[in-house]
Amino acid sequence: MNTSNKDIESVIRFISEGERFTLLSHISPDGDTLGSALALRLLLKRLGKTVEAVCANPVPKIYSFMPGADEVILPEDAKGYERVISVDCADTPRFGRAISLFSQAERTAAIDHHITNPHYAETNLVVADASATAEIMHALYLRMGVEIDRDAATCLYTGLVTDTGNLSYSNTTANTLRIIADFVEKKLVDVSELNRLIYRNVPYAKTRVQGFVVSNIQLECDGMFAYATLTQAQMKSYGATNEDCEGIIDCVRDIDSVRIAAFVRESADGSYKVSLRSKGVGDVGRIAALHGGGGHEKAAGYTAHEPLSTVIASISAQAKEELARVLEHREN
Ligand SMILES: [Mn+2]
Repeated sequence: MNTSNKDIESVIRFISEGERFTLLSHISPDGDTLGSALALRLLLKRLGKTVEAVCANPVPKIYSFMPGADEVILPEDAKGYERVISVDCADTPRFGRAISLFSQAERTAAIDHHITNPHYAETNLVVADASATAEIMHALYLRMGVEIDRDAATCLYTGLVTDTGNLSYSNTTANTLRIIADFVEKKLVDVSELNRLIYRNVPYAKTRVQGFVVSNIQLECDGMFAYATLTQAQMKSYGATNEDCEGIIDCVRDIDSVRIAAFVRESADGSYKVSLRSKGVGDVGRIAALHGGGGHEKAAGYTAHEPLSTVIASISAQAKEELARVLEHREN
């Protein structure tokens, strides 16, 4: 991981010079934004600082095991301290309604690993080759000489494994594995127990709704493009929550022939959330950008305010175009 001394020193100064901090995680919080914020919360507490961790959405049940997860508060319950640090937030819309805490802060900092991060804070520590923001937090602990205890290691481990697909995606680095090896060696984490909590702890409704969606996957383009859909009515019939729909896109992507995968899910407001993945070829970030969305080559998404049939027609056409573009390029 490439942390420039200058950037990490500026964040250390940001922390040292302040007394009270509000930490912001992104909407639809994942293991990295929460694990990294909770690890930073512990670091700040250890330094005797006052700190609150804020997220515009409640902590998903699956992450409730992390130390301090029950103290993550909603924006309306936040004090809104002078110094705000955003964690794993690629852009300010990712704050959701916690945006006011950021805009009202006296001083702002951002710690993130998304290459698209436009350095929106006054102090920015953006490390694009870090596997997870948790890896940057780990570097911060080392640099500040703060000991990593079991609680901090649990939070950092969760961020690292969830952002790397349980250490299987291409962003997994030797450093990611070294950090975890170190945690295991020092008996700071119980890998099998955390694996059970994160991956083998699925609500019944989630398994059922996923089975329904997966059994209705549609293939196009000789199986290279696949999509699945889920309406609010279908979600309700399974008693499924938004959280229960996490991971469906991975099942679509994992089909052997698939190069571009889409999952279109209706939101409570009637709009559609489109999740995109590519495997081997194709850049889904390009497709999402056409719709004002974000992400990168392998994972991207956007929100559509059109009827479902229109959403599917446009994503299908664009996936085909993208496949044609990359395959033609390959032949030349
Ligand atoms: Mn992340």
